[in-house]
This record gives sequence, structure tokens and C-alpha cells, in this order.
Amino acid sequence: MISKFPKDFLWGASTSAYQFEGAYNVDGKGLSVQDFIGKHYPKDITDFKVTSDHYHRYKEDVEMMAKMGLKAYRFSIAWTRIIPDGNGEINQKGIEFYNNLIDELIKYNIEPIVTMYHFDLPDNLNKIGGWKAKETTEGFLKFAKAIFTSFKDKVKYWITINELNVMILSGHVINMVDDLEEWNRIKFDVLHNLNMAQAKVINLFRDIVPNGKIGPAPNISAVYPASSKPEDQNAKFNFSMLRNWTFLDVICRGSYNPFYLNFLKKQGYNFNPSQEDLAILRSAKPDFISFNYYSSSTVEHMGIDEKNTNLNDQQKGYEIPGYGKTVQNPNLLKTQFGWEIDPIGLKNTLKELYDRYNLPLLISENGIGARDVLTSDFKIHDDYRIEYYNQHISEMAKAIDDGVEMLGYCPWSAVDLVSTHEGISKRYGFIYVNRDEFDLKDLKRYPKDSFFWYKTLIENNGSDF
Ligand code: BGP
Repeated sequence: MISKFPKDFLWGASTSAYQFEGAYNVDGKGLSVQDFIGKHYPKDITDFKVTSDHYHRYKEDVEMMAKMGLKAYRFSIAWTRIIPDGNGEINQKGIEFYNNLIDELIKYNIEPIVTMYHFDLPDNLNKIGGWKAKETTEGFLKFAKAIFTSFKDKVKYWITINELNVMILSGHVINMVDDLEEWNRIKFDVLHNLNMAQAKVINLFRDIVPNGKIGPAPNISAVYPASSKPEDQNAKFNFSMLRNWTFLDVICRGSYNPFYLNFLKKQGYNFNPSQEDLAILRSAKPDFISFNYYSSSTVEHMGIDEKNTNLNDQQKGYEIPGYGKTVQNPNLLKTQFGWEIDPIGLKNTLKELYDRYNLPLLISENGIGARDVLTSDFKIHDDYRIEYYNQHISEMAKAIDDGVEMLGYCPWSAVDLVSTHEGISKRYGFIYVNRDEFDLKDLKRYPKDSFFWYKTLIENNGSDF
């Protein structure tokens, strides 16, 4: 069968630095907010100090990725390895580590895709106000300059900020927020600063890496109305805007979504970006959109006078009086961790995104978290993961067939790593890492059944779909 996927399609996989590298204080690395996990989530789960110890095992990991046939690998660079205090001196050891990792990838013809920022804000900057403080943007630009200059000849694809929308909508879930009440007061300033930082970094990129490609990586999902009631359709419109489009409109269209500006006003928020800022936002455009997709959202109408019962607790969903509230979708199955599984939602998301922005799309995350079991003969029979990917890739092929332009697919995760807030027991990898929540065992790597399945799929360029 002829493949629907372009011949240079980037079949890849993803990780992020703080969830995968470990070595949290090695070779001059400074501390990030993620090194304090447990502060906000005092659950019985591991921290990010060792994780999968990729820092010391990157050669072995890359060799296994090559054996799996990966054409691309998306990873993030830890800001605190490059600038330990966030805004000061460059740490050459940090540059050296990523240089070695990139060389190793190139050795096996694996295209490196670098995420510049994946939730791991330097703690020193967090202490002085995080993204609210101007020093944070200064530090980010300094960090960007260091990595652009160091890797411009080796890395073509760059991703600015992972899930900027999740940072704003659910910062407390990913360890970014100390005080939820204060966060709710400042988060729109933070959003503007992040948008500005992203735009400035893109402009810097054009000067330093003129032949490279750069794009954002929000978490985007199709939003469904819970019923055919017209008021539910209105809630769908509102949620798509609040959850998805407002974040992409700024970077792709260069301006804030008008409904979002109105939303801020109604929330009593005085949002007055300067003309100079707005001009900077207009000047910076991405080359592609990468996005993370795990699940769709379903919403229903919520009256302006209805009481908000969950106060921004993402575990229970979102409720915004006058705008809508999220509800369960009875048509979808769920993962062991309660996330709804919606492969057709991926096709819907791809088509909506492409229709709206007309930019090539890269899926930077998609996957299923599960309690994998290592058998006594060191096998992992993760048929549920194979099924999940089969269904999602099949829908992706249909989206391409319908006219969507795609660069690649980097599911989460290449190798097992520690989840954002649910420990190592929630595994996503094609490659198993032998450790438990608190027992580090030997950290040995074993290919799962999905590893061999993905290898075959890559070899035939997804021609079964
Ligand atoms: C995304 C993050 C990743 C990753 C993934 C799975 O939001 O970008 O860092 O962790 O979600 O989420 P979790 O680890 O919570 O299961």
C-alpha cells in the first residue's frame, strides 16, 4: 500500500529534561522549580533527582532509539544546566552535555528537535517572581542566545515553550505555582510576559539561526459541545477560544484574540499591553505549529449565576460561569489514569488547527500512561499502547489524506520517565526503565512490545494506514 505519510516524515519520540535526565545537581546544574516537587503535591511519589538517569546513560538510550528506527528525537534543554542561576554565567559543562547528546543523535541520523523550555524554571528566578519578573525574560533570552549560538549548525527544528497554555490554565498541577490565590491574580501578566518572551526569542532566532525552523508547542485539543443544544455550542466556542486559540492567535496571527480581551475585561482584569509590546508580538511568526495531544474536551453551558464549585482544580475539570464547564464524554473510553481516549479527536484537532492557521503541524506529544508490568523474562506486553498508537496514527493518516500538512509525530515518551505529578508508576515509554517509585533497582532498559511495533511501522513509513 502507498503510504499517506510524506517520505521524509519525522517519526520520532519525546522526552523532557527534568523528567528524564536525573543528575539534578551534577556538573554545575542549578536547581529548577521541578527539583522541589512534593512541595505542592505531597503524594507518595518519587521526585526528579534521578528519574531515568539519562544524563549518565544518554549513549545507551540513543543507541536504543536508533535500533527502534527513530528519525527524530524531541528533547528539552534544561535552562539550569546552561545558566545555573537563570540569568548569570554560562556553564560550559551544560553546553558540553547537550553537544554530546546532539552529536550522538546525528551519528545515527536522528533529527534533533529541541524544546527550549519545558516547565523547569530556574528556582532563583522563581524566587524573585518567576515569569512576572523582567529578569526571567532577560535570562531566557540569554539562555536562548547561548543555545542558538552553540547548536545552530546542528539543530534545525526548535520548539519555544512547552504547553504555555497549561502553565497558565493549570500551573499548580505542574509545580509552577506556590500560591494559587496569588497566581489567579497575576496569571494574565505572566501570560503576557510569556508571549513577549516567546516573540523575542523567535526574533533572536531569525538573526542567529536563519536556516532553522521554530514553533510553539501548546497542548491543543478538539472541544465538543455536550449536546446539540445551541447554548452548548456556544460553550464549545468559548472553551476553544480560552483553551486553544487565544494562545496560538498571539503567536500565529500576532495579536490577542478579541474574545479573550473581552473575557479579561469581564474578569475585572486591567490588560493594557503597550504599543511597543504589541508591535513585537506582530513581528514574530513561527514556521510550524507543534502541539501536544492526549485527549479531547467536552463542555456544556454554564450560566453566569451558577456557582463555580471546583475553583480551578484541573483534576475535576474547568468551570467558568457564563462561559461553560467541562464534562465527561460518555462516548469515550479512559486510560488507567482516567484520561479520555479519543483518536478521532486527534484528526479533528489536526484539521481544525490547519484550517485556522495554515501552518505545517508537528505532534510533539501523544501517548498513554499505564502501569506496565515487567515479566519474569524481561518482556513488557503493552498491547494497550500499541492499540492506542494504532488508532491515533490511523486518524493522523486520514487527516493527511484530507489535506493537512504534517512534519512529524513525536509520541510521549521515547523511554520511561517520571510523570509530571503521578510518579514513575505512570509509564509512557517504548523502552522500559527498571526502577520503582522509590527503589532505583538497576535502571536497566528493556524494549517493550510497542518498541518492535513502532520499529516496523517506521520501516514501512506507516504504509498500513
Ligand atoms: C504533558 C507534558 C509532559 C508529560 C505529559 C504527560 O502535559 O508536556 O511533560 O508529562 O503531559 O502528563 P503526565 O506526566 O501528567 O501523565
